[in-house]
Amino acid sequence: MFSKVLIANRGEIAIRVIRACKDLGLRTVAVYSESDKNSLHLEFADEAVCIGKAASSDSYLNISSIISAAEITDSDAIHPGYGFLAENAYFAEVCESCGIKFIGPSAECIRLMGDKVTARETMRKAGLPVTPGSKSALKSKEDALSFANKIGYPVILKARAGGGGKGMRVCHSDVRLVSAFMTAQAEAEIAFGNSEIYVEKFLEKPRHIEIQIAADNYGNVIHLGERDCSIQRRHQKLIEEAPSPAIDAKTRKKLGDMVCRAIKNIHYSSVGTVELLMDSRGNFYFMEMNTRIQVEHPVSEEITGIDLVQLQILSAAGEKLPLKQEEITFKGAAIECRINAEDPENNFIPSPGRIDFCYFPGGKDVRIETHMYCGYTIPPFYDSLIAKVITKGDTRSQALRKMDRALSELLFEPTKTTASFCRKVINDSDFRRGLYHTGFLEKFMNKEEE
Ligand code: MV4
Repeated sequence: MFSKVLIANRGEIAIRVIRACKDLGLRTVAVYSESDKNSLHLEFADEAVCIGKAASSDSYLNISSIISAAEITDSDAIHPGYGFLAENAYFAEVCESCGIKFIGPSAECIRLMGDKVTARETMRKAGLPVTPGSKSALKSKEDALSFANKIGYPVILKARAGGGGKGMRVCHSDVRLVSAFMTAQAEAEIAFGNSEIYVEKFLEKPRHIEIQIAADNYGNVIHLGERDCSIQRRHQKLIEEAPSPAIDAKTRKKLGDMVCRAIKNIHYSSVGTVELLMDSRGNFYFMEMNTRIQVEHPVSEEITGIDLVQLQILSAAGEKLPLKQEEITFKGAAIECRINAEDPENNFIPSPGRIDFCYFPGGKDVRIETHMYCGYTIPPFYDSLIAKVITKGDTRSQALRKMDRALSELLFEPTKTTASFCRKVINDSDFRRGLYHTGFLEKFMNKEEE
C-alpha cells in the first residue's frame, strides 16, 4: 500500500479523496493554484504545495509542476480526481515513468476509451450493443452522407476525441448533414485538437443510464448497479439518482453482468463507469466509458455502503477487490443534487464571489460534499460546482422528501445557486413519477416560462 498520496485536484473532490486517504491511514499532499491559497483542501491535507498561477493550464493541468510537487514531497501515488488530468493518458504515462502510481486505470485503457470510435468498436467486440454507426472516422462529407443514408435519419455526429456533448450535431436531412459535418469538424478541432467526426443513429429522448464498475489487477470485476443521469442541461448533469426508476432488479443484473464481462474482456483495472443510452423500448446501447471517479459516485455509495474512492486506491495499490458481486446488495434509493454557483433565473450565468454566510443541511441520511465555508471567495477560474447534496431513503419518495427538506435548509448568501431550481425539478409531478429522459429539463424550462 502507498504511504503518501498527492491529490492533483481542487474543490469538493480533493476533499473527498483526502478523506478516503485518511480513512485508509495514508498521508496526503494537496496542491493548489495561487487563487486557491485559502481553499479548504489545503487545510485537510498533511502538506500543501503551490503549483502555479490561477489559470488551470498553469496549475492543475501543469504536468511538470504536479510531478515536481510529488517528487519533493516523496509521494508514491497521485490521485487525479475528475476533470483536469483525470483522463489524460500521457499524464498517467509520465506518472508511471517517474515511479509514481497513477490512481486510475492503465494509460492504455485511458487512451482506448478516450478515442470514442475505438471505444465503441472495442466494446461492441466485448459484447455490448452499440447504436448503428460508422466503425471509423468519416473521411469526407460524401462519406458522411453515404453512412447517414445507410442507417437512416435522424443521425448524430460526434467527435472522435469528444465525449460529454462537445462537437455533437443532430441531423434530420442530407442538407443539414453537409453543413453540420463542416461545423462539427471545426468545433472538434478547436475543442480537442482533432477534427475527426463519426456518425451514429440518433435515439430520440433516451435515458442516460450508467453502470458503476470496479476492477482489480487480477481480472475480478464487480458492478455497483446503475445511476440515472438523464436530468442534464447542456450536457451538464444536474440531478442523478440510484437506482434508476426505469430499471428493475432483473434488468440490473442483466446489464451489470454484461458490462462486467466486457470490462473483464478489456483487462480494465480501477473504478470506472460505462455510459449507456436506454431507448423508449427499453433497449440499451453503449455510449462511452469514463475511466475516472465521477462527480455523482456518492449515490452508488449510498445504496451499496461501499466507499468507491477507497476501492479505487486499493485497486491502484495492487490489492484484490475486497468484495465479490454476491456480497453487494442494493438498499433503498439515493439522489444527488448538484449545487452550482449559477443563477437559474439568468440562464445559469456563473455567480462567483464571496460567501458571506452559508449553512449546510444535516440529519440522518443527508450527505454534503462541499469545499465551501463562511467567508470563502468562489474564484471565477474553475467549474461552478460548490456543493453536492445527497439524500437517501428506504424508498425513492422518502429520499426525495429528504432532498426537499435538505434543500430548504441549505443557505449560501449572497450567491445564486442551482438549489432552488433543483427543488422545483424534484417536486415536478413527472419527475416524481420517474417519467423523465434526457430532454426533460428543456421541456421543464419551457413549461416554467409559461
Ligand atoms: C446520443 C444521443 C442519441 N443518440 N447518441 C452523447 C454525449 C452525451 N452527453 C449526450 N449524448 C447523446 N448521444 C445517440 N446515438 C443523445 C445524446 C444526448 C443529447 C444529444 C443532443 C442534445 C442533447 C442531449 C442530451 C442528452 C443526451
